[in-house]
Amino acid sequence: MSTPLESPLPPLLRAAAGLPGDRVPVWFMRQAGRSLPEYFEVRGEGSILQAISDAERATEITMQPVRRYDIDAAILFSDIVTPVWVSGFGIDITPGVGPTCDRPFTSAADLERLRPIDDDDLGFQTDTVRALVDQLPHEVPLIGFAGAPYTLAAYLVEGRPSKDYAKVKAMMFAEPELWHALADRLADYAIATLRNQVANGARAVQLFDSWVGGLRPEHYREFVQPHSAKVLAAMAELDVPRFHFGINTGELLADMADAGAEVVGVDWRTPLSVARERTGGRVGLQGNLDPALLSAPWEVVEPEVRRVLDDNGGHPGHVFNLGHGVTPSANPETIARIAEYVHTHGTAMGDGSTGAAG
Ligand code: 1CP
Repeated sequence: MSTPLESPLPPLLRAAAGLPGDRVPVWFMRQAGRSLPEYFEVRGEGSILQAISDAERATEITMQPVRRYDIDAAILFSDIVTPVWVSGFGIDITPGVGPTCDRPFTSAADLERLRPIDDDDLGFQTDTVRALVDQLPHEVPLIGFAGAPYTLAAYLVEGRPSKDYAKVKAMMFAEPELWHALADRLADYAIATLRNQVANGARAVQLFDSWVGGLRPEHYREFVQPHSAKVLAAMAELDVPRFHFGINTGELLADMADAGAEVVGVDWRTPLSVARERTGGRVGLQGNLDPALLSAPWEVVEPEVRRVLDDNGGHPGHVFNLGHGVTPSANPETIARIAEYVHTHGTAMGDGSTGAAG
């Protein structure tokens, strides 16, 4: 990586700091992986955790979208369950299903299965991050990430992907002490993971709380926000921008902003102008194209990309992204065109205009 002292801040880091720049940064959640034919050449059989824990393969998979698209960030190829996996709790990612536990978390006795983790448990991640930082150009920062306590707990308590999160919510309401003990351990997992990533060269972090949108704001504030805030506060001293994301979080955006991130992710349901009002302009926003559009014809996609940019109204604190991850059926050529369009037509001059910026 070339890092001349006087080189300008990369567009992603400028936008995260709310600074105007000559290009709206763009990256795509889940930009690596199942939408790319080159991914299947290296993925291998079995659990995705095998590929994640093989530094050479994880590095290659992370780099694939960076080579293919003109994007402003790389995101470490890993999964939110990686720290739970290395702890030996007993979680795997079952192909075609997602995270599964043979013995889900049900009682205080299970806390003992969640031993603290440290850098020694994350050797493959250290190697992957270092290899990536060596390869990535200065303008393309590596984003590290972790799962937020609520979304991780959902997998541990439900034992598999869920539609209603009934078990994890029941634990939260009926056994608040147990819930807080679990969430606190998972916050420590996120902190250990993110510290390892940043210590080795990640230049931004994203805390994924994908499923938190199923909670009422009052419950979010009581049961979830303190734990996510603990993770984000632990990152404050590391001097990297913190992104915080969930889906279906229109009602939670202000509370998520209060958890302590510089940038809050917005899914496709809430226009960026509304999200900015709800967060009082105190955070940057990331989003928020509907990922379903990635398999639609360009004539349909273009006005929607335009609309996202117009909704943002030229505000400098905008990182263009999807409202959730790239779907397996996405057309990579559409992704490439979106990145190009955002760079050509987006403006982050801070003057509220929406004309082409170059
Ligand atoms: O850019 C990238 O592709 C990075 C890779 C990445 C990320 C950011 C993977 C690899 N997982 C994640 C994060 C992740 N994992 C989240 C947060 C982001 C989001 O909301 O999409 C969540 C909720 C998970 C849990 C998970 N892992 C699921 C979802 C299941 C559910 O509840 O519906 C699934 C299907 C996985 C498996 C997985 N992780 C990653 C990949 C490429 C896959 C697909 C399976 C495979 O190829 O075997």
